[in-house]
Amino acid sequence: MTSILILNGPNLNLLGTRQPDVYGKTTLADVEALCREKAKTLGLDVAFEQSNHEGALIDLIHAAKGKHAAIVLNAGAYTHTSIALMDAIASVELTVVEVHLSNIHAREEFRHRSYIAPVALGQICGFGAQGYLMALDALKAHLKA
Ligand code: CA2
Repeated sequence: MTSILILNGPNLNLLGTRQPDVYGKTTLADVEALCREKAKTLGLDVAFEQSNHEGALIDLIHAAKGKHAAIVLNAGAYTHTSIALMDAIASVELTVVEVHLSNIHAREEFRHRSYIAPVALGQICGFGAQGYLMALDALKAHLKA
């Protein structure tokens, strides 16, 4: 079965516990459960990971090669800073869909820049946890095509 890695970056482990006005009340465990449910309906396998460490995220991206067909990536604040994550994605040549809970383009200017976007198939932002499910739909269609 086609496998998708859903990878979450720094501070996303705190989801649902703080700043509910910005990020909603859904916890990361809830997001995982929603993704697993959605994946089942699409006939996809999912692995779900989170790390607060840039190097650990890079290791997970490297390890995804040959194991997963694509990555759904919410790199958190590393989105706006990490050339290393961008290089890791480019080096594994895996399809990546960039996801953000919030609309990063409607927030502070420093969040408008994404180092992930140039190496991603596309970006989904502003739809909360629903964005992860949209990314799975998009990947299902993309991988079939
Ligand atoms: O909107 C998103 O998904 C972000 O990737 C979330 C990042 C932020 O730095 C990006 O600009 C946009 C922050 C994740 C922090 O998550 C928290 C969740 C609950 C409480 C505090 C932080």
